[in-house]
Amino acid sequence: MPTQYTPLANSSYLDYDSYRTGALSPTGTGATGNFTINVALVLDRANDPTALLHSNWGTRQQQLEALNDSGTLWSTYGANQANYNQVLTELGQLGIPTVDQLDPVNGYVSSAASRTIWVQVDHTNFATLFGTPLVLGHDQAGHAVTYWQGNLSLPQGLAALGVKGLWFDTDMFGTVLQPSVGGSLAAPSQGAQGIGNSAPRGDFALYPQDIVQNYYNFPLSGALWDPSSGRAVTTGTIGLLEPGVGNELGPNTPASEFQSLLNAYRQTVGISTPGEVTTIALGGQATPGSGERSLDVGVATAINPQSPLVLYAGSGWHQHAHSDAYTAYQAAIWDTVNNPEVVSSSYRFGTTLAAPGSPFLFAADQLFVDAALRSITILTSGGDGGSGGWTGDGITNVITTRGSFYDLLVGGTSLSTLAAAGADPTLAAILTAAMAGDPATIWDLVAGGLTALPASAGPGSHFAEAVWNTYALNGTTFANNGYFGNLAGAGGVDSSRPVPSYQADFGLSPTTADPAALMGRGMPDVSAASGGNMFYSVPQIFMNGLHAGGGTSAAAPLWAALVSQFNAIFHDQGLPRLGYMNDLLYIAAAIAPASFNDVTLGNNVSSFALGGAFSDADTGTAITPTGFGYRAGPGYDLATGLGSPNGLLLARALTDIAHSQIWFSSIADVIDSNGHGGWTSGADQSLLFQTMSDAVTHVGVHLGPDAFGFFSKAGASFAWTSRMAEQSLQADFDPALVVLFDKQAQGSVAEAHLQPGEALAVSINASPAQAIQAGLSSSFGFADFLSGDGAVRVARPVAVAETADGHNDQTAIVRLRQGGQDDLSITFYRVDDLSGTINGLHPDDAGYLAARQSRAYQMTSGGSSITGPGYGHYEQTALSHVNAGDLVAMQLTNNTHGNSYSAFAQANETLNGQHVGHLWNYGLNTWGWEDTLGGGDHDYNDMIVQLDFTSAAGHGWIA
Ligand SMILES: [Ca+2]
Ligand SMILES: [Ca+2]
Ligand SMILES: [Ca+2]
Repeated sequence: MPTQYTPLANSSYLDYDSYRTGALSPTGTGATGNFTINVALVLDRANDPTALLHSNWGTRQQQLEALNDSGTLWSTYGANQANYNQVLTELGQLGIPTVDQLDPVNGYVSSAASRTIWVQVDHTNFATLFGTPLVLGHDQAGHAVTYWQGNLSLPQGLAALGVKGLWFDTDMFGTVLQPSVGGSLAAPSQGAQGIGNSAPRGDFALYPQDIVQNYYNFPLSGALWDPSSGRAVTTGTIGLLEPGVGNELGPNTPASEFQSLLNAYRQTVGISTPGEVTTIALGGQATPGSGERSLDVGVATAINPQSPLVLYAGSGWHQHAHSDAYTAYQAAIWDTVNNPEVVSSSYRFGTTLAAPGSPFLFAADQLFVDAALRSITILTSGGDGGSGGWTGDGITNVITTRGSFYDLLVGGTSLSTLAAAGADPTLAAILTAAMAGDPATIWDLVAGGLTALPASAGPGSHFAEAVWNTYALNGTTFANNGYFGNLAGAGGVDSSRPVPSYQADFGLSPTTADPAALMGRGMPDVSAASGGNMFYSVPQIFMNGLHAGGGTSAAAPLWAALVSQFNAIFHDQGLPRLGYMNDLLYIAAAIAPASFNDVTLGNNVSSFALGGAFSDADTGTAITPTGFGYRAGPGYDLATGLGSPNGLLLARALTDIAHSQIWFSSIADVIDSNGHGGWTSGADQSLLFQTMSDAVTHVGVHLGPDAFGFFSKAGASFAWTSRMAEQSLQADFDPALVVLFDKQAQGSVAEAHLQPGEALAVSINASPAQAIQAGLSSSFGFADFLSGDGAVRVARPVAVAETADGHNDQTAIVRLRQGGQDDLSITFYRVDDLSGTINGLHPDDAGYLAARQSRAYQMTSGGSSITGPGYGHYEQTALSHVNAGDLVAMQLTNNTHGNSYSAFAQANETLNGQHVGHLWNYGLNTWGWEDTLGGGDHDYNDMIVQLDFTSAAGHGWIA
């Protein structure tokens, strides 16, 4: 009986690698020559893990740990073993050999757990497996193309057994484009296409650890980084994907040579111990040298000298293997010997533009699901081809095959020191304004990570960070190899899949910046220095000497090393390892925005069509720039994601979130969704209603059947934000910046008491305001109601002590930054409920003062109050004997004027018949005080206070 075939939906040649290019299918039916290709047949999972992976991180990691410990993880989420075996049997009947049968030692992963069977097909049996032959034809431009007509099919039995995905380990197939489509000309400006990328190339290159310790505040620095200190933290294994390359240095070079060159590089950058490196290359490795490999290794080993590295060559070159990056991902994810906990790839898949619903995208997506299920954090370089993605189809392109929700995508920036800014004409205007002390300019730079007043800062201090974009136009010619080159951070929207929940919850609706305006997964998630005005001093291609390397290829291993540091800290605090953690990053950005440096400068605009009046300098290829692309801006943007890391602040936020999700899920949120787009109070609680707007606004607050309203004054231009307040709580933040931005009035703050379940709505100027990120922040003490006219933050005036691992008798770190000129002191005390009650006494009752004194926490610095560090300055102390779930309130005393203020407005003085609120919430357990009777200048920064209940845990590395 002839074999019956089941077509695979969306598996045409255009679905393979030409999503959205607008090209027509190739034509022609010529005979191909001889060929041999290895193909992955990817089975469906026995059970769908989506619900598990969409639960919050704490639930997810605990369940995965339990499944793994019981040995049932892969019988649950791998392929059905009987189906898998039957597929092997049927392949045998069809005469299709598996690669394992041809060579039991190969570079592929075939197993029921990985749901993958690698088989080999050639010109004699391609049609036996796929129901249609490969043919030789040509595309619209007349280039020869080996392709298939219509959809691929599979023998009915294989399809019925759940074979759903395909991956070809070959470069025979590729993207098809329309010839000379022209596109609309968007006349680009002459010269640099970006800003902040034009310092002389290579003048600013540093050792990787110096970049991350000086500019990204990585948590492990100094003795915690240096292996010779005896105190260096042991960080986990990092997997680096080096398909086809591994540790190869040339045909006559022994593997020991790689080890000694690695050690020599470590010596050069100041690491006295040898590196630990393993190479997995069962299918061979042939490329004699690789700048990419040397860059990955250099970045990872210099930042995390204690992390063992494993290099994955993937399928290699034996048995017709072609070392597609897909095979290296599989090798790393399924390495149950070395078990890398973090895996970084700077290689793109051979297939970059697979269509939604295609078996190719299915295969790619399920790789990242495997990684998430194995609790591996996978990081991928966002790509270096700007918004066009090297593809001359006129529109914006991102690599769909790497767009998985479970992949952490890393984009590119150009980081400028003060010295680099001086050498970059595109930054001249910003530098001049900053040196002259222009507050607006400096305010934006602080949001980008600046911590010192430029006029008095050293030449190596952080100045600015922009989108990495070194494209430049001279007449009608683009320098280097133009938009085909690796010169700008990729970024944009993968419309082949929906918006991930972590981006939707953040309030994003990423939309392509081309006429199609399609929504999808925004990329990148995060970013880091990739070139322009900052390069990495890393080994050259043969691992000897030094070279100034860059690209998002450097940013990905940088972030991998950071996640590995986070894992070490998580382990030290008794937390599970991070694994898939994209959602935690978006929560951190929502509740502790200073966890990221916000990149607001530059663009990655570099989309183009083939043909036209422009060309690149090297090849002369004619192109037409179409002007589509993405610009950086405040907050998340499609050129740099959430921004570059402030590693220490991000570590604190992530550990806090993790302990909260695992140990304190039963603590009532500030507000809960009512299921119909509205909100209810999560508890019996007092709440602050603080208005943030640059204009006078009327705020309406609707509580159950009641309502109240108030007019809020306009906030000043540099009224402190959560980001600014949190940044000021870094010990090295320049007091001059605190003074420069002091006395900037906030809008008005009101206070109200709510019952649990009571409806809550907020309007601004009579328009309903939406609590867009409330799902992320409401477990952490606040929720912002936003409208076009401003925002109202609803926040608790007390902290819930969500201690590490839910332990009692803990130490809580207190961080203080004083933005007031008077002599101030502060005390912390325990209350019985979220309205500040103590033994039935309310904050405005007689006798409360004495009750409060009896509940005061002892400071580790002595006594029950702490005196402020003085105007502009920073101080850190701690509370002792804090128990899990303690409700911590505070009071401020102005010793200069002899006044005390309560966190609860009803206990404070009145002005025009209203009690004066003296407290302002600045995000995760962070508040600011107004120190003057009647509200003074309303700047609420006279004492910035942060309570940190988790960072003293373990060795206290991030305290
Ligand atoms: Ca931004
Ligand atoms: Ca003040
Ligand atoms: Ca002040």
